[in-house]
Amino acid sequence: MRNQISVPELAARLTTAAAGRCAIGKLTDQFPELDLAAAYRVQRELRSNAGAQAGWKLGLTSPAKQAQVGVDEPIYGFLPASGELEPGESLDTRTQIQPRCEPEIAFILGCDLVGPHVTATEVLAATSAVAVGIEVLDSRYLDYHFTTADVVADNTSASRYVLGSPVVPSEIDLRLVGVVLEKNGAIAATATGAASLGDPAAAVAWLARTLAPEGEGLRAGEIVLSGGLTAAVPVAPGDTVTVTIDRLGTIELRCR
Ligand code: 0L1
Ligand code: MG
Repeated sequence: MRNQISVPELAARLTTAAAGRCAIGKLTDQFPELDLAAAYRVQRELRSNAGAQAGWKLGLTSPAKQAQVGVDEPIYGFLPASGELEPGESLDTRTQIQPRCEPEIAFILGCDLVGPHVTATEVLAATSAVAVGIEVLDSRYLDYHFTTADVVADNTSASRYVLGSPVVPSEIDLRLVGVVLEKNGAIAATATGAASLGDPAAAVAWLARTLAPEGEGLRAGEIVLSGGLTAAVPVAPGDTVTVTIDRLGTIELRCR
């Protein structure tokens, strides 16, 4: 007999896993009928329970990320305001299940971006600043084993994030900036901005267009993480992760 999907119940399972720091098996094992549309409804339920929203995030926009988790299409999630770490604040890994860190280019929007035809050029015009970022992922599924629908329901593994100083993006070609991810002083991975859908601004445009049929869009003041540029590295107490992006700067995250 097939199990009926209850969006609130699936959202509650993920919330309980996060609160108890106890990973669960992927939802599609028990609910194979969980498709992408239903998964975004579960994510929306999480969003409605999450308090203030700081912005949005792209997921799985780079070949390195897609290969790491075996999912090959871009997805999106939301950033709760409570997920932001202050620069210099350490990550308390006791609040996490299986944290991983990845480099991001963050967009800080100065104007709304709404509609089905938003372009990368419009994204850049609406962006007041960009910043180097580290996203902390923490899948609520055992060993990061999931399908696209599972990871969408789980808000694309979102957990915490930290941003460097804002930089005005004029005259920076974000496709060409070099990205270096270090863990404990050793280079873990390198990339360029183009790793995210060919252009991080195009990735943000994809998000705006994808939200449009839902009657949603990107709003002035929101932060958008434009997609992990390399595979993410696992972290444990004592680790330090450093991300440097050419022309945007460096940000460091210590784990305790
Ligand atoms: O931000 C991301 O690219 C994460 C998407 C979900 C896959 C993962 O947990 O790495
Ligand atoms: Mg990410």
